[in-house]
Amino acid sequence: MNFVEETVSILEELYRHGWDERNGGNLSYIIEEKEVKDFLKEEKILRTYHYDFDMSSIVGKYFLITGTGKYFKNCKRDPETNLGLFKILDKNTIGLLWGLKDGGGPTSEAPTHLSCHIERLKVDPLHRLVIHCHPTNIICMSHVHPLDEASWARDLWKMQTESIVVFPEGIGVLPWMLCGGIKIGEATAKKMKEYRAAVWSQHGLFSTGRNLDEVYGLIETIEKAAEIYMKISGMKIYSEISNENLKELAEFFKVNYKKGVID
Ligand code: 2HA
Ligand code: ZN
Repeated sequence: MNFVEETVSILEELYRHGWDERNGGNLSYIIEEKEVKDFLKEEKILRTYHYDFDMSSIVGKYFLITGTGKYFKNCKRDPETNLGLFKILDKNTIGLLWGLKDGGGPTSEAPTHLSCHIERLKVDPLHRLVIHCHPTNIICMSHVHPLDEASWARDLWKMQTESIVVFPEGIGVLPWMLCGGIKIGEATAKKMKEYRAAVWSQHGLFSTGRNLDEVYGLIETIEKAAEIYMKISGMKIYSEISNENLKELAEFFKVNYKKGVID
């Protein structure tokens, strides 16, 4: 499978879960130069887009990005209309090399995606992927749970054994903000210095990582913990994962968990 085929199969999974209704959600994926060379006969810039923030640290990189207004549901059937392959041409410009063949542009969240890539690459040179989606139970939880990050980490870790192993750093949490702009982009990118995933309250999740399986797995695990939280909150609890149990897990799986949450 090439990178487009791999990507559309994950977009389809996200859609099937009900996490990307209508045009909800977007993805951006760093593609290696060799993969681009195998995919394109020649490198020709079809259109350019300008952003008012500094992309100098990613100039020359290639990104597969979902299109604005496009539905994840349709990506497998028609990738060339719904996705675009871009190159970062200079610190404020990206150029389309392939796709979006109906004349469409990149997702409205592209500034947030690219800002997140810039921050994650500083923390992890192997970072490649950002997925934004609308997982139902994360959105539910942002309505009924206090927004402080320590209690999100603690409550999600305590819902199931896997949580602290999969996201030991916890999770970033932003209050409701206007989406599609630079401000939410800056706030999300700031969270990415510390976390691979950040909740957008009453909206969804931004998640990042090294490859499609890792990021999809991170979304699934966080959403599963939120689902359990929503199913049991308000009920009488007879048995739970204690702080000591969480520490045992962290020690056994050798994960460096966020301090100040359970100590
Ligand atoms: O692309 O999900 O946040 C639609 C959205 C915007
Ligand atoms: Zn969204």
